[in-house]
Amino acid sequence: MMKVIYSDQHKLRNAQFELLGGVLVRPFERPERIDYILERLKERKFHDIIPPKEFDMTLVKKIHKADYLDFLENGFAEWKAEGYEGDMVATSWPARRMVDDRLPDNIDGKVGYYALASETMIDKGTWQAALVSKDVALTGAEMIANGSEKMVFSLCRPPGHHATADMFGGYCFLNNAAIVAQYMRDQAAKKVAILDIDVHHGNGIQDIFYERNDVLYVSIHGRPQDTYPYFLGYDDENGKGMGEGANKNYPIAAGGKYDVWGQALIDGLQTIQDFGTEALIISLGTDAFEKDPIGPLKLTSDDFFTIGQTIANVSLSTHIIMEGGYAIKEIGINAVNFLEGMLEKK
Ligand code: Q9C
Ligand code: ZN
Repeated sequence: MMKVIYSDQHKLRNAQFELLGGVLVRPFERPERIDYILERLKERKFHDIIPPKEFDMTLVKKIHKADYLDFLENGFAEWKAEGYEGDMVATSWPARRMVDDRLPDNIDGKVGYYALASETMIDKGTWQAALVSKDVALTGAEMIANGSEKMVFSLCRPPGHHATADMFGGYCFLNNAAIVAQYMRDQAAKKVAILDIDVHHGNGIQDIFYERNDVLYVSIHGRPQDTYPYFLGYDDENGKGMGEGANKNYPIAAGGKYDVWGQALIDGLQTIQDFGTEALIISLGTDAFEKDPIGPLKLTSDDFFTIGQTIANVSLSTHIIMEGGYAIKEIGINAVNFLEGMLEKK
């Protein structure tokens, strides 16, 4: 049975609000998501659930900028010292034709410098939870790198794929998949591929590896015309310089079902094989599900099993990392269907 890495320290992130449609709502990305996944894992006999080891910051510093990490660690205290009552949130940005490379001294300015969107608020426990989420990811990576496991599931929370080298947003702070890809490059594999099936484009992963040819990024997502993060994820973004050809996007129009989605998967897996991939990382979001409250695509719970099976057929060592998914009642079924598909080739 596949090993699962998990820590209940994810609960330390518990922001009060998310800004949606002009209203402050209970965050979609909430601790209970993980309870539903754990419940389903136990029901389906995934009993090998182990805690993470602690990793130092070496790998994190290869992916994220030092000043950004300093902001994540200390920004919330600065925000409180400024006298603000609620969680830390951005309200102003270096928008078009403004200066975007000078960090203000004021914390309200700083948060705008480091945020890529305003839906995501930072609370007291966010930094600690993000650090543990990175440990959950790296603990899984170590098992794959040293050959003791061929497939593992890192039950990460908070998610990571929107976080860039120096920006948070989309519920993400540290880019777990990118950190793991770097770890695999350093320890075990010349060519690493990340296949991102979260319904949102993983702008952070794309941006981090855009000019590199050792990490391939393949993403299937709601097209930017319809879907967050809106400003990246078009099909003509193929990588730059050395990285030309090592980025592949499959944007799908709102309402898309498995007939189109599955074609993108077949093509994406071919790209992954042609790349000479030695280690595969899956950014597993289940928010392409038909009942997801913020995702525009229409996959069924059964489709998640089929997706797992289809990926398993390429027979690569595979590290599955949890990203998004907000249809909370079905998140466990969808995530575990995917894992069960991975264990059962066609
Ligand atoms: N009307 C992840 O799935 N807001 N992040 C969307 C839709 C932000 C998603 C608003 C969505 C972030 C990891
Ligand atoms: Zn998502």
